[in-house]
Amino acid sequence: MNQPTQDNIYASKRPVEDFVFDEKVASVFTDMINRSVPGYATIISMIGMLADRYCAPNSNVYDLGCSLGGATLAMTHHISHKDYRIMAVDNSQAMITRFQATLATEKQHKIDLVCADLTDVDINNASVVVLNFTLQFIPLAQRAALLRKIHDGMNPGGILILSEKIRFADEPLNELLIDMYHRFKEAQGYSQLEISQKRSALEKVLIPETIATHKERIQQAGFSSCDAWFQCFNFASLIAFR
Ligand code: GEK
Repeated sequence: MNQPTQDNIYASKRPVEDFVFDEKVASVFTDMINRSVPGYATIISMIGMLADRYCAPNSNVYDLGCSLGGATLAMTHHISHKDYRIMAVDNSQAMITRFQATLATEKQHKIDLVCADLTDVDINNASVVVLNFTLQFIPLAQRAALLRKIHDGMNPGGILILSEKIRFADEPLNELLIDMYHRFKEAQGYSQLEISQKRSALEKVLIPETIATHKERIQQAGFSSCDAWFQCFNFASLIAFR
């Protein structure tokens, strides 16, 4: 298998600009996310396993903020029946174009790729909805309405998988886990300069919340129960039942 192109976007000093999912990011995204999210490969693989269990025949699966399709492809590889469609949505044309190229080689016919803002996408007849590190990029004021829309478009018995960078209400604990996360990035080969420049670029763009806030919003959207099934430092994944 080809090695993904290495992410060195923040390796040399550059002016601080807000992070965007442009062609430059899309071209190194596989390497970037694997070296930046502790447990990413595990989460992707488990999303596939969860989808196999919950994807009902004749239903839709949504991967909202699909990037290059990591979660979408894990789901299509794991779901054992053939009677479903996946809507993979991202508003970055660069991501969608690259994902499209992957699909051409995969000969996958179950996946509809949509370049759109996920807040504008209709959700219906859904048995599995995935927000894998995407909600964190949606403005805070729009998050409750988005979760309500997702809930309302899901069938009873369906699941939402929500993975997020999180923060902690207890400040010393928050600082510790951010520090441990930065050590994780160093161990992945990122320099101090790369870590600090990326952190500044994400500051206004990626807004983390506590697990308690996520659970409360999910419950207010109407989901019957919700809890974390994965956590490593300041990254977590939650499952919620419709
Ligand atoms: C994975 N889920 O590999 N509408 C649509 N897409 C959006 C929006 C929006 N409003 N805002 C951001 N995105 C993927 C990883 S990455 C996570 C998700 C990260 C998209 C954005 O273009 C990017 O592709 C993705 O959400 C977030 O499992 O980079 O930390």
